[in-house]
Amino acid sequence: MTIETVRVPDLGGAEEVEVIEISVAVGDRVEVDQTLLVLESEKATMELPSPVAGVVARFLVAEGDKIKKAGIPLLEITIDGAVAARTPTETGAPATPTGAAKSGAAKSVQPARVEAPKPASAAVPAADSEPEPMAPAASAVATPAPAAEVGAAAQNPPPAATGAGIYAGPYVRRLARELGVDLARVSGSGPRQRVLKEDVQAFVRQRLTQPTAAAGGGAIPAVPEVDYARYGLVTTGELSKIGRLTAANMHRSWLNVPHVTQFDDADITELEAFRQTRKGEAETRGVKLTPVPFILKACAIALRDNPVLNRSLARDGAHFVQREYFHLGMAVDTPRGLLVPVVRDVDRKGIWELAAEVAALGDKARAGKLTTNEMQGACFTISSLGALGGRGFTPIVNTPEVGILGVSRAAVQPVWNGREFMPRTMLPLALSYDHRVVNGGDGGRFLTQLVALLSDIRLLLM
Ligand code: CAO
Repeated sequence: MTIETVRVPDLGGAEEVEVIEISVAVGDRVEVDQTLLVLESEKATMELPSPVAGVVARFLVAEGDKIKKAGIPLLEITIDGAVAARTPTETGAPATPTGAAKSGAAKSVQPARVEAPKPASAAVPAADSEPEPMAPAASAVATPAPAAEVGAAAQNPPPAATGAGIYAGPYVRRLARELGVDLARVSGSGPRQRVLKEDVQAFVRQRLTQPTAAAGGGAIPAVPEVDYARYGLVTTGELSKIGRLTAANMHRSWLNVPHVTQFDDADITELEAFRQTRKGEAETRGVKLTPVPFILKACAIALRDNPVLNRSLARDGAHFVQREYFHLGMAVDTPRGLLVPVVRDVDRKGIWELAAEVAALGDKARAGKLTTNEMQGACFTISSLGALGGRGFTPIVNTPEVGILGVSRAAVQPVWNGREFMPRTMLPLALSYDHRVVNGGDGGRFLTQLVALLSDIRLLLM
């Protein structure tokens, strides 16, 4: 009995590849050239064929692992006796490029026999943990992964997620789920009609640019292509992974959600005075006490008292999911793009605890260390541009959430108290909501309560 170790082939110039799908399981009998797993670089998707026939003995990598070096062992196959084998020993089998890979970068992925890397045990040197480029962001806002909406999803699972008989890997299924694509309607261009990432993207492109047969013609007019270079010097660049996902999520929200945005100002003069008195204690605790933890707390209370804002619309459009927890997304602007970590159970936490968590999640987001779990499960999102400036903006709802609060920079303004103008610190707030679920009255009550809570923070205790 011989053990064949299958290794990462030459990366063909790619800096990193990700294991996006493991196509066989331990104990499976595989034939020569049968796809074992699928690797993806920035430019290409590659199916890794089995160099031998045998039985899969064990995996040394898992889906999602990122690999930066050829020669890393991926899995072991037990060759039983006289079965055919392309190579008798350790192999970095040539990867088979698929989809876009056929035309471009994949050409450089070469069949290679590679030197065995040193220890096989520490299977894969993981890349810096790149946060799952998830959902959300809004015009000036963010978005948590829709996958987080377990309740709604459980009630109405998208056919694409579970469609039996559809040949697609978990990465492509996840992409389809995120984009709301029914995989059953996508033609696969990969081997054995496998649906590739490029097929899903092409499907979405086609749906967005072609007229629909719907009465009233809901087609989106295509933006004409412009030759910018005709008018001056230009350069081009590629959106980051997070940037691309944010763009897709924002587009989806913009097209699906009828938005309304309401505005109000909270008088946070007392809050600011209180905050200044706690600066010494904040320093002792090693925590920065900004307005954000107070806003989080106020939102959790307003969500509790206005539960409509804590709902999501079920896929059938006739039911809703009511959340009984209060997890709030918080948009963080990072060099990699917009990320939305989630502060859980805000209703059960005190201001100091929230302040520490806001700072920790903000730091983690900027360092690219957020886990997928830390970006899922939000009920409602807050996008604070208060530290940057600006008098107001209209955030885009991070669907399937139904509300988002945009916070702008507080400023001292003259406010008429019935007898005279008084200098008061006013905080501009903008509440955007999904008008399919939230009516103006619901939005108005929510925002009015929020303003009251921030204007008199004693109410946060009630
Ligand atoms: N008005 C006036 N000042 C404000 C303010 C507001 N609304 N909000 C915060 N500030 C002040 C803070 O008090 C702090 O000043 P002091 O140290 O003197 O108290 C300063 O601005 C910086 O705050 P911060 O940004 O470090 O911390 P924060 O708690 O306000 O925000 C976080 C935390 C994570 C939201 C923030 O670090 C961040 O990343 N903000 C960007 C969010 C973003 O990009 N949103 C939009 C998405 S982009 O499309």
